[in-house]
Amino acid sequence: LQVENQLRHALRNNYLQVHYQPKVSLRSNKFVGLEALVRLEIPDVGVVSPADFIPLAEETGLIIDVGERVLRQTCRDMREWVEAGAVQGRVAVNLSAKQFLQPDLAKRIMSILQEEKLHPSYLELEITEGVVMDDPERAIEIMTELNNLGIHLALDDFGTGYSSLAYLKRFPIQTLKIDKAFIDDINGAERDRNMVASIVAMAHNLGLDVVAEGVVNLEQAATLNNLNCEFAQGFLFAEPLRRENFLAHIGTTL
Ligand code: G
Ligand code: G
Ligand code: MN
Ligand code: NA
Repeated sequence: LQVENQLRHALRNNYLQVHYQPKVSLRSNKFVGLEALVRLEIPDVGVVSPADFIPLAEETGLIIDVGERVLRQTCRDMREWVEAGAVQGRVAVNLSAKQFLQPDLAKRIMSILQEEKLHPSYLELEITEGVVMDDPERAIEIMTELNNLGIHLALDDFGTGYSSLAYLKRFPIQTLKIDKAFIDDINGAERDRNMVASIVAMAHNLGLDVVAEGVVNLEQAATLNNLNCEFAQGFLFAEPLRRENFLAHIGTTL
């Protein structure tokens, strides 16, 4: 209850901050997109990770409010950057289960895009296997509706949930994000490397882009590039950055 009150207090006082992590092409070494990651910045307390408040926000229903604020701020920042010619590609926003299953999700997202004057083609939504596998048939309907609006979809944390390949081939998604757990020991463990090679090949055969998550060193980046995994995120390139630091970072280090 204490954490719930803290979360309500944080929402009332607008302590939510959206940070952005660049996505890069391992082939060209160029910045190609970004992911929005929310944080709570509470004065005198510090930065609280979403891992510590998203589950509670889900339980209490506060996630709907959190999610709308994150999406609105992200669209606002992205629009400014796109207009300034400062960013390319799409901005990815994570959706949790309750958000994804809101009956009027597509309508709500479209109003935010319209109010913030961002074209849907700049937006990508990340959903995890857990979110879609709960009711895959319904998930396919929702994903199709979002796709028809021009919004791209990515399956996040791929490989860690229980995904069914039979559904994977039916999901109207554009991108697979390979979980960090497969990347960590990609150079030390042949089995991990083979697993990633197979995921990349399968994704490409399904016409999907592949993003490796949690890339922390050049050896991992080189191996992934050799395995034909074109895109990556991770501390090697940048950690999630405050919006004030994001442009400076992509301008100076890529
Ligand atoms: O960036 P970080 O490692 O702190 O994120 C921890 C977890 O919180 C990740 O699983 C990430 O997907 C999730 N997360 C980050 N931002 C958001 C958000 O805006 N909405 C939702 N639903 N989850 C988020
Ligand atoms: O579940 P999702 O993939 O959306 O969450 C991404 C999480 O991973 C975020 O919490 C983000 O801060 C974190 N992250 C991003 N890059 C790295 C990395 O290179 N190493 C580690 N340990 N975490 C990372
Ligand atoms: Mn994600
Ligand atoms: Na992930």
